[in-house]
Amino acid sequence: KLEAVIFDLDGVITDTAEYHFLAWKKLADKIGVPFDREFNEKLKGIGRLESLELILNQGNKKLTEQEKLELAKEKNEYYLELIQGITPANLLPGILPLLKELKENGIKIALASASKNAKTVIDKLQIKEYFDYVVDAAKIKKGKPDPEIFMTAAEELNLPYQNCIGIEDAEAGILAIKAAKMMAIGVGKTDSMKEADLIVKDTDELTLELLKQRFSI
Ligand code: B16
Ligand code: MG
Repeated sequence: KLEAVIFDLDGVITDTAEYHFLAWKKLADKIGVPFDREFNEKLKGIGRLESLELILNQGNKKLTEQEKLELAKEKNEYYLELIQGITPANLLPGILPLLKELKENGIKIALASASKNAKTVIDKLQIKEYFDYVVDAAKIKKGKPDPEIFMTAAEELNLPYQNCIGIEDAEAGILAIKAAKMMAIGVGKTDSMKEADLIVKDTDELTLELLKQRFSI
């Protein structure tokens, strides 16, 4: 029985994935490391420091821990600047109606974003009231693809993992949902989400009816 839907934020609820890209791009250009959209795909759902590690490896850059922390901070400053202008108009199509539909039908809603800025973003989108639980990324020890973040959401809601659906736009996220023994819905391109139980091209295809259908199979 479907009892909860656990959402990823970046790329599912709003397109902050683009802002993460722009912020990393600015940093990569500054330190002279090649960085493009294709490489950026690898960073989706991956935490800030881990993402920086991948970028530095690709550019063969060896830095001290202190230098890394400073660069991660700098990237976050660029990112914070970019998200200042977020309004409810930045919600991806179909998300607000879906949140409303879930609420009306007594289905719990949680957020499982790797982003330490997730609370700021949902505040700006004015959707905070819909969430029964928002996982604090700072408290998660192992990032996606580890299932910890999705399992934490279900545990906090007091619901069995099998009664939850996770919605993600990134491969690491889909793997995390499946490892938590939940139903995984992917949004976006099929090739990057092979493990998903169902993939939709766009967020406006996500309805309670569709989620329930998948659940009864
Ligand atoms: P922050 P999600 C993830 O969010 C992003 O996809 C990823 O690109 C980003 O590096 C990560 O959050 C950390 O974000 O730097 O804001 O803490 O997709 O899990 O909602
Ligand atoms: Mg995402």
